[in-house]
Amino acid sequence: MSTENIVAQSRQDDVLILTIQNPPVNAFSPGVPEGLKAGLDAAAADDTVRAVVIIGGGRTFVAGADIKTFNLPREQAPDLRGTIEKLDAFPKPTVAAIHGTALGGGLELAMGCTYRLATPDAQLGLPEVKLGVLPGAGGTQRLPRVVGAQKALDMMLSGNPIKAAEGIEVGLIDRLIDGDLLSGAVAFAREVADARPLPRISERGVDGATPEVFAAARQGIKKSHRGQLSPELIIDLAEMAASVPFADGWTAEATKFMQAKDSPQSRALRHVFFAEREAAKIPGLGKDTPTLDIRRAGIIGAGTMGGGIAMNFLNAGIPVTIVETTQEALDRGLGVIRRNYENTAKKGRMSQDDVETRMGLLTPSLDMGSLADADIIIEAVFENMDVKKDIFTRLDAIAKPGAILATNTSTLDVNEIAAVTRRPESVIGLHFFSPANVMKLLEIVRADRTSDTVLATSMALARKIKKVGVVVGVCDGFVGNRMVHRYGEEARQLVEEGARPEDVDAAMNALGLPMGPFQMSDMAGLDIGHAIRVHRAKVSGEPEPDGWLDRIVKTGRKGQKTQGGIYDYDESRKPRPNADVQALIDTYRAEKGVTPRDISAEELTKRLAYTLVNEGAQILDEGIAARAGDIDVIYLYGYGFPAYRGGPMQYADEMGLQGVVADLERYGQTPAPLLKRLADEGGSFAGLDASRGR
Ligand code: 3H9
Repeated sequence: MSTENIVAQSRQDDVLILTIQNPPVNAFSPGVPEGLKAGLDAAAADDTVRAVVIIGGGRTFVAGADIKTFNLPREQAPDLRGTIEKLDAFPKPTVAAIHGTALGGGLELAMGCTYRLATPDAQLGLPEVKLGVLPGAGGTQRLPRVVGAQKALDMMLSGNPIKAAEGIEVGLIDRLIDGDLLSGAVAFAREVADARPLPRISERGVDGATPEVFAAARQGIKKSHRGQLSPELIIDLAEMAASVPFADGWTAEATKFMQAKDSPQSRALRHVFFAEREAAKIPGLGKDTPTLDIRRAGIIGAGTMGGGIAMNFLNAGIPVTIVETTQEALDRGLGVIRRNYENTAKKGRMSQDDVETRMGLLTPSLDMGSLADADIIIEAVFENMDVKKDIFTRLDAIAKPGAILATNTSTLDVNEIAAVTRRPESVIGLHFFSPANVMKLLEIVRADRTSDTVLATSMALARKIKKVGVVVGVCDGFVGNRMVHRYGEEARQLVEEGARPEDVDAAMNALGLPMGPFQMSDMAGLDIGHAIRVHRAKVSGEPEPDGWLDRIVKTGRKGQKTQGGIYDYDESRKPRPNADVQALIDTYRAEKGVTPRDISAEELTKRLAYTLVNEGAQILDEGIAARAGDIDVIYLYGYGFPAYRGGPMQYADEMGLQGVVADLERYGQTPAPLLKRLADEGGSFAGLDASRGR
């Protein structure tokens, strides 16, 4: 679209209408400010225009500044602030007519107008904090003046939108328009056409701006936004809104916005915004790929995994038949699901009726034959190839034609499983993460012969059950667990060389991960990792593993479930180092002839994080992940990597790939060929994704 058409001018007698037409979300891209300013100039010059209505064309009002322009030099960035300044000084009433979402710069634009109207389903918010920035076009100065200090802080620090009805309550919206928005807005504009003086938000004061409110907000972000820059800046600016003239707050806001925008945290969060949306697109799979209707699901296995998976479907209103081999296992599984729901109800996050509705959608069964009418069947039994092959052979005979046959394996070869059926095109891996009713990540494992329809349906299903689906290829551990396996090895190696487990974990906590590698293994159960190592050793004909961690497992310390593993735990599950464990590690080192050395926090962090990056690069090179961004999304949603670091691959980009390679070599690791090549070329993972059009 040419820039002249981005803001269309039209007249209804004495009202000039400016319609922003910048699909899909009317972001404030180049052309929008020029169009709005030209419209305002036209309205100012024409005595027959008594008021101006600003409205969004298409599905929404303005969803904010155009995030894609954040990397442009300042002079080239669309002039949102200048547009709002012009609105604030405009001599005639201006009316923002909001439908869909008025977010970020969109709400700031609306607050620059004299009045705001909204459809009942509209949403209003300042989500900038989620991008590591702050409302930079007057939002920090105007929102507190409209809704008071507390509410403004809540909205700006959470980034969550409010509904139009609440907008009315807090004074952000002047009137709800139930019928046609444009006619309602034009009628309203005529009502207020002669109102003078014009009510300007910039001339108001801030309600409820007590020192306690700001102190509490500062205290709150220590927990909710640990280590992040933009929330602090937001609070500083909200406090300025209450204490200095508008013009000073407005100027300070521009400086702090640039400071936040140019920070690594904001670059990382913006990367996440786009990576999440890219992950939903599968290279080579058209938007019009047909999908299947999933009306009924079957799940095999009512253990922790099967039960958690079932809950996702029940929550989305999809009936589930769950199959077990014994009545006892079935009763136990159903009991756990019910208890989970009842606990949620006790916390007031669900009604007892909701609990019963969901349980009512669940059919327990001891007969695999009862899955004959399921549109998707997910196998969630323990990791054993023979057992899985047997199940898939039976499913092949039972399932209706076209039904999706999915395995929740976290390591096994999905091609091998598919090969036992006569319909490998219907077989796919759906790797849920534990607890499956909570964790957002779903690795969607595309086997060699998985059909496009099955793949597209699985992506659509992920959205429906509120998961973040990422397509991966077949290999041992797929993306997430393959990387975490190497990371665990490196963590154990660091302890062998001299680090204490608590120092290793602290290094990752400092990077923003809620759990370091050892805290994570204690939670998952040390026996699980040990069993995997034993299995691998057996398969490759190596001797039984006897590392320090294997020895801990053999003392009976298996992690949180036995009250102790690498650490001891109290009732609040706080880890504390254990002297026996330390002694065991000392003995182990002595046996190996290792003289422990002090390892700096920097070395710990780099060796652990770069191990992830190095394996990630190899995974990318093998085509197991389509994009570096996909790997990042997996790490954010499956492993608690902090979004403000953007995921391991973005973190590596931020650190500079040449430095990453040099460090890996310094620490005795061999950089993956792709990583080395990118570093040599002065490239980045983001650049690689972009060059592949992904
Ligand atoms: C800001 O305003 C700063 C100011 O305070 C100060 C400035 C000086 N820019 O999410 P969807 C694209 S910061 C560019 O799939 P939905 C998106 O990438 C901004 N592009 O749709 C996608 O592209 P594609 C504050 C954007 O219906 C397509 O639009 N605002 C932007 O599920 C559809 O998006 C925000 O943070 C943008 N601002 O959800 C709002 N927004 O099709 C961010 C979207 O190529 N946006 N795109 O993949 C959202 O939260 C959601 O997109 C929204 C729609 C709720 C609007």
